[in-house]
Amino acid sequence: MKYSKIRKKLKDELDPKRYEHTLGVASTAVCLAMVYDEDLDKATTAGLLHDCAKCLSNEERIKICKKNQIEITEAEYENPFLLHAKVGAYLAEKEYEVTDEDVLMAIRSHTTGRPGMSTLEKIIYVADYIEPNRNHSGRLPELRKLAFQDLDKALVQILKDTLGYLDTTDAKIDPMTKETYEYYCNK
Ligand code: DGI
Ligand code: FE
Ligand code: FE
Repeated sequence: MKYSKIRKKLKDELDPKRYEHTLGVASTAVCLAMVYDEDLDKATTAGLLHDCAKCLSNEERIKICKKNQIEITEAEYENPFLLHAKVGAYLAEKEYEVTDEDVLMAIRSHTTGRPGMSTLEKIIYVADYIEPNRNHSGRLPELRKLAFQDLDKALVQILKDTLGYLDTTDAKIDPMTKETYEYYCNK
Protein backbone atom coordinates (compact mmCIF):
# COMPACT_ATOMS: atom_id res chain seq x y z
CA MET A 1 0.00 0.00 0.00
CA LYS A 2 1.29 3.48 -0.81
CA TYR A 3 2.16 5.78 2.09
CA SER A 4 -0.56 8.19 1.05
CA LYS A 5 -3.18 5.44 1.26
CA ILE A 6 -1.86 4.21 4.62
CA ARG A 7 -1.98 7.76 5.98
CA LYS A 8 -5.52 8.30 4.72
CA LYS A 9 -6.75 5.10 6.36
CA LEU A 10 -4.93 5.89 9.60
CA LYS A 11 -6.50 9.33 9.71
CA ASP A 12 -9.91 7.64 9.74
CA GLU A 13 -8.91 5.12 12.40
CA LEU A 14 -7.01 7.32 14.85
CA ASP A 15 -7.85 10.41 16.85
CA PRO A 16 -6.01 13.56 15.68
CA LYS A 17 -3.34 13.46 18.41
CA ARG A 18 -2.57 9.81 17.78
CA TYR A 19 -2.37 10.48 14.07
CA GLU A 20 0.16 13.30 14.60
CA HIS A 21 2.15 11.03 16.94
CA THR A 22 2.18 8.36 14.26
CA LEU A 23 3.63 10.78 11.68
CA GLY A 24 6.22 11.85 14.26
CA VAL A 25 7.28 8.25 14.89
CA ALA A 26 7.53 7.54 11.15
CA SER A 27 9.74 10.58 10.48
CA THR A 28 11.91 9.95 13.56
CA ALA A 29 12.25 6.27 12.66
CA VAL A 30 13.37 7.05 9.12
CA CYS A 31 16.06 9.41 10.46
CA LEU A 32 17.30 6.73 12.88
CA ALA A 33 17.28 4.24 9.98
CA MET A 34 19.64 6.54 8.07
CA VAL A 35 22.06 6.56 10.99
CA TYR A 36 21.89 2.83 11.70
CA ASP A 37 21.79 1.53 8.09
CA GLU A 38 18.30 0.16 8.33
CA ASP A 39 15.83 -0.03 5.47
CA LEU A 40 14.12 3.39 5.16
CA ASP A 41 10.90 1.99 3.77
CA LYS A 42 10.54 -0.56 6.57
CA ALA A 43 11.19 2.11 9.20
CA THR A 44 8.60 4.45 7.69
CA THR A 45 5.96 1.73 7.33
CA ALA A 46 6.48 0.36 10.85
CA GLY A 47 6.46 3.89 12.27
CA LEU A 48 3.23 4.80 10.52
CA LEU A 49 1.44 1.61 11.56
CA HIS A 50 2.83 0.87 15.04
CA ASP A 51 -0.24 2.33 16.82
CA CYS A 52 -2.88 1.43 14.22
CA ALA A 53 -4.84 -0.54 16.87
CA LYS A 54 -4.51 2.16 19.53
CA CYS A 55 -7.97 3.65 19.07
CA LEU A 56 -9.93 0.40 19.29
CA SER A 57 -11.68 -0.43 22.55
CA ASN A 58 -10.18 -3.08 24.82
CA GLU A 59 -13.21 -5.26 24.06
CA GLU A 60 -12.51 -4.99 20.34
CA ARG A 61 -8.83 -5.84 20.86
CA ILE A 62 -9.67 -8.92 22.94
CA LYS A 63 -12.29 -9.99 20.41
CA ILE A 64 -9.78 -9.75 17.53
CA CYS A 65 -7.27 -11.84 19.50
CA LYS A 66 -9.78 -14.54 20.35
CA LYS A 67 -11.11 -14.73 16.83
CA ASN A 68 -7.63 -15.09 15.34
CA GLN A 69 -5.91 -17.33 17.89
CA ILE A 70 -3.62 -14.54 19.06
CA GLU A 71 -2.41 -15.51 22.52
CA ILE A 72 -3.31 -13.13 25.36
CA THR A 73 -0.87 -13.25 28.28
CA GLU A 74 -1.85 -12.68 31.89
CA ALA A 75 -0.30 -9.20 31.82
CA GLU A 76 -2.29 -8.37 28.69
CA TYR A 77 -5.53 -9.50 30.29
CA GLU A 78 -4.79 -7.17 33.17
CA ASN A 79 -3.81 -4.27 30.87
CA PRO A 80 -5.61 -4.92 27.58
CA PHE A 81 -4.22 -1.69 26.10
CA LEU A 82 -0.92 -3.60 25.82
CA LEU A 83 -2.64 -5.67 23.13
CA HIS A 84 -2.58 -2.71 20.73
CA ALA A 85 0.90 -3.87 19.73
CA LYS A 86 -0.03 -7.46 18.79
CA VAL A 87 -3.38 -6.46 17.34
CA GLY A 88 -1.62 -3.66 15.45
CA ALA A 89 0.66 -6.21 13.80
CA TYR A 90 -2.36 -8.30 12.89
CA LEU A 91 -4.21 -5.33 11.36
CA ALA A 92 -1.08 -4.12 9.55
CA GLU A 93 -1.02 -7.45 7.74
CA LYS A 94 -4.74 -7.85 7.14
CA GLU A 95 -5.85 -4.29 6.50
CA TYR A 96 -2.73 -2.44 5.38
CA GLU A 97 -1.25 -5.21 3.23
CA VAL A 98 2.06 -5.43 5.08
CA THR A 99 3.78 -8.73 4.36
CA ASP A 100 7.27 -7.94 5.65
CA GLU A 101 7.86 -9.94 8.84
CA ASP A 102 10.48 -7.45 10.11
CA VAL A 103 7.93 -4.64 9.98
CA LEU A 104 5.25 -6.77 11.64
CA MET A 105 7.64 -7.76 14.43
CA ALA A 106 8.62 -4.13 15.04
CA ILE A 107 4.93 -3.29 15.50
CA ARG A 108 4.36 -6.34 17.70
CA SER A 109 7.22 -5.56 20.11
CA HIS A 110 6.92 -1.76 20.25
CA THR A 111 5.32 -1.43 23.70
CA THR A 112 7.25 -3.87 25.93
CA GLY A 113 10.26 -4.54 23.74
CA ARG A 114 11.72 -8.03 23.88
CA PRO A 115 15.13 -9.60 24.40
CA GLY A 116 17.04 -9.90 21.13
CA MET A 117 15.34 -7.10 19.20
CA SER A 118 16.39 -6.36 15.62
CA THR A 119 17.73 -2.90 14.74
CA LEU A 120 14.36 -2.06 13.21
CA GLU A 121 12.54 -3.04 16.40
CA LYS A 122 14.89 -0.88 18.48
CA ILE A 123 14.39 2.03 16.11
CA ILE A 124 10.60 1.88 16.45
CA TYR A 125 10.77 1.41 20.21
CA VAL A 126 13.05 4.41 20.61
CA ALA A 127 11.30 6.61 17.99
CA ASP A 128 7.99 6.01 19.80
CA TYR A 129 9.47 7.56 22.94
CA ILE A 130 11.39 10.47 21.48
CA GLU A 131 9.30 11.67 18.51
CA PRO A 132 8.87 15.48 18.48
CA ASN A 133 5.25 15.56 19.72
CA ARG A 134 6.21 13.75 22.94
CA ASN A 135 6.52 15.85 26.04
CA HIS A 136 6.40 13.33 28.86
CA SER A 137 9.84 13.42 30.38
CA GLY A 138 12.32 16.12 31.33
CA ARG A 139 15.04 13.84 30.01
CA LEU A 140 13.79 13.92 26.43
CA PRO A 141 16.41 16.37 25.10
CA GLU A 142 19.28 14.14 26.22
CA LEU A 143 17.50 10.94 25.16
CA ARG A 144 16.88 12.38 21.70
CA LYS A 145 20.56 13.15 21.29
CA LEU A 146 21.62 9.78 22.69
CA ALA A 147 19.30 7.92 20.29
CA PHE A 148 21.31 9.19 17.33
CA GLN A 149 24.64 8.41 19.01
CA ASP A 150 24.08 5.02 20.61
CA LEU A 151 20.81 3.20 19.97
CA ASP A 152 21.37 0.48 22.59
CA LYS A 153 22.18 3.00 25.31
CA ALA A 154 19.06 4.99 24.45
CA LEU A 155 17.02 1.81 24.55
CA VAL A 156 18.24 0.92 28.06
CA GLN A 157 17.60 4.46 29.32
CA ILE A 158 14.06 4.45 27.92
CA LEU A 159 13.30 1.01 29.41
CA LYS A 160 14.65 2.26 32.74
CA ASP A 161 12.56 5.44 32.61
CA THR A 162 9.47 3.43 31.64
CA LEU A 163 9.91 0.95 34.51
CA GLY A 164 10.57 3.86 36.89
CA TYR A 165 7.41 5.58 35.72
CA LEU A 166 5.34 2.38 36.00
CA ASP A 167 6.60 1.97 39.58
CA THR A 168 4.99 5.30 40.48
CA THR A 169 1.62 4.11 39.14
CA ASP A 170 -0.37 1.06 40.17
CA ALA A 171 -0.09 -0.37 36.64
CA LYS A 172 1.00 -3.99 36.45
CA ILE A 173 4.39 -4.41 34.82
CA ASP A 174 4.43 -6.88 31.95
CA PRO A 175 7.24 -9.39 32.68
CA MET A 176 8.38 -8.81 29.10
CA THR A 177 9.21 -5.15 29.83
CA LYS A 178 11.35 -6.23 32.76
CA GLU A 179 13.00 -9.07 30.86
CA THR A 180 13.86 -6.70 28.03
CA TYR A 181 15.43 -4.22 30.43
CA GLU A 182 17.49 -6.91 32.17
CA TYR A 183 18.61 -8.39 28.87
CA TYR A 184 19.86 -5.05 27.52
CA CYS A 185 21.37 -3.98 30.84
CA ASN A 186 23.56 -7.06 30.83
CA LYS A 187 24.71 -6.55 27.27
O1 DGI B 1 1.14 3.63 22.31
P1 DGI B 1 2.05 4.74 22.78
O2 DGI B 1 1.45 5.54 23.88
O3 DGI B 1 2.54 5.59 21.69
O4 DGI B 1 3.37 4.06 23.37
P2 DGI B 1 3.55 2.57 23.91
O5 DGI B 1 2.91 1.61 23.02
O6 DGI B 1 5.01 2.41 24.18
O7 DGI B 1 2.77 2.60 25.26
C1 DGI B 1 3.27 3.47 26.24
C2 DGI B 1 2.69 3.14 27.57
O8 DGI B 1 2.86 1.78 27.83
C3 DGI B 1 3.41 3.92 28.65
O9 DGI B 1 2.45 4.61 29.41
C4 DGI B 1 4.08 2.85 29.47
C5 DGI B 1 3.23 1.65 29.15
N1 DGI B 1 3.91 0.39 29.36
C6 DGI B 1 5.09 -0.04 28.86
N2 DGI B 1 5.41 -1.23 29.39
C7 DGI B 1 4.39 -1.55 30.23
C8 DGI B 1 3.44 -0.53 30.20
N3 DGI B 1 2.30 -0.54 30.92
C9 DGI B 1 2.09 -1.58 31.73
N4 DGI B 1 1.00 -1.62 32.45
N5 DGI B 1 3.00 -2.61 31.83
C10 DGI B 1 4.15 -2.63 31.10
O10 DGI B 1 4.96 -3.56 31.23
FE1 FE C 1 1.91 2.06 21.16
FE1 FE D 1 3.20 5.08 19.77
